[in-house]
Amino acid sequence: MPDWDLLLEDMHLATMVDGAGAYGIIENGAIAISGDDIAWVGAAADLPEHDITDIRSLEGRWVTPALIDCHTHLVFAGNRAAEFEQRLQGMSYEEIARNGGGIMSTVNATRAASGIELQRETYARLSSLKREGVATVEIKSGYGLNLETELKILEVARTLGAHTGLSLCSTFLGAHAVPAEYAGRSSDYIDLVCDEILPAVHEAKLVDAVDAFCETIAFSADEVARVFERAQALGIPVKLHADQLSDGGGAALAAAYGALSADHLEYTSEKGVQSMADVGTTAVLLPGAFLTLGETQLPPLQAMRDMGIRMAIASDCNPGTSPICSLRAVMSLARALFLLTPEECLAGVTRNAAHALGLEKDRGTLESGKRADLAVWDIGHPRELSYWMGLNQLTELMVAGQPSIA
Ligand code: DI6
Ligand code: FE
Repeated sequence: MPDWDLLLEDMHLATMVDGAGAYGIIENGAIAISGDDIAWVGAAADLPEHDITDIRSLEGRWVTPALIDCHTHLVFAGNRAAEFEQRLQGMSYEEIARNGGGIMSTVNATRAASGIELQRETYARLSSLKREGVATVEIKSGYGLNLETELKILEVARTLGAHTGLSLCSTFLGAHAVPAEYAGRSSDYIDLVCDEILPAVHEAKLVDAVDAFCETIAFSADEVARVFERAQALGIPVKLHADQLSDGGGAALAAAYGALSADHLEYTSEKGVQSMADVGTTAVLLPGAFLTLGETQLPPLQAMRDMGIRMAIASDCNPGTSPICSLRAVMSLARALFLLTPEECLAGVTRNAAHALGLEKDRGTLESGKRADLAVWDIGHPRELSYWMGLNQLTELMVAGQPSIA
């Protein structure tokens, strides 16, 4: 007899297994859980003989892999709502930045906040993601830009993981912006990132990946390459904010370092897409930033499909360009703005998001041996998940086989 702890029955499954037909659907399915993991999944009619007594009916609901938000800047203090008003009154992003606004205003607020204050503000955002079925969240640093505050941000991410029962992946984004004290000396700041901050946050075991912002208003390809060299010497995987506002060759640069993902990609060329395809770098699409910035240039979606690139979708939650704490809303935006199919939208926050974090062996689909991270929905079909906005049909979230408060 199999050694199972719990058997879930009376439900339909969108397993999201690649190549298993639309959504990997199994109607009238069952899932057996053993410890943290899925021990068996399939059609109820095919269940092997068992003597388990802990059986629960899910009353005809749908089960999907728990959602994964694979690109966020969730830990920051304050907000920039006042800047949004100024922008509507005609002030440009540059003028706002010159008056002490923009990324530096969030950096100043984050430097001034205590760890506890940061925790409290971030917890509210994390809870809203969790209420919608998100079990894994990637969190980037990058609003500290000095050792003390980058450490504080990454520690808050680790602590909140322990408090919320969610899986939080920490990404070091020291190369997010040039801090005011290094104005005009971006190369010196990159030295600080490579020689002091990155080694220290790595030593403190606070880093799962390293990211950088490659853009004319941020760091050059050469500067990013220096950060990536250092990350690789330390054995840390890399990812990149690439080609968001202009084609800076970011996709090819990310691919050259075997990056887990290249993110944004609005201005990426077909050649850039090809270089990602060659090494299997995942594309992370961020329609919330596209919407907030009023972008019109779409990422090269058809080239990505044609070349077999995995497309993930994420919230990019941040106070400047994507003040959005709803992955469900972002799925709908991907459908409405990027014309992704509802199936691509769901794959983008499950299977492909797991790839973007290098976690595909452990989660992202409903398969035996993967972690039992399940979202249970009161819906008639999984296509509804990128159809409704603001209607939360989640009835239950399970993380590593344990119920999590929805
Ligand atoms: N790309 C963005 O759009 C944000 N960061 C990044 O690398 C902007 C962050 C902010 O304005 O606070
Ligand atoms: Fe971002």
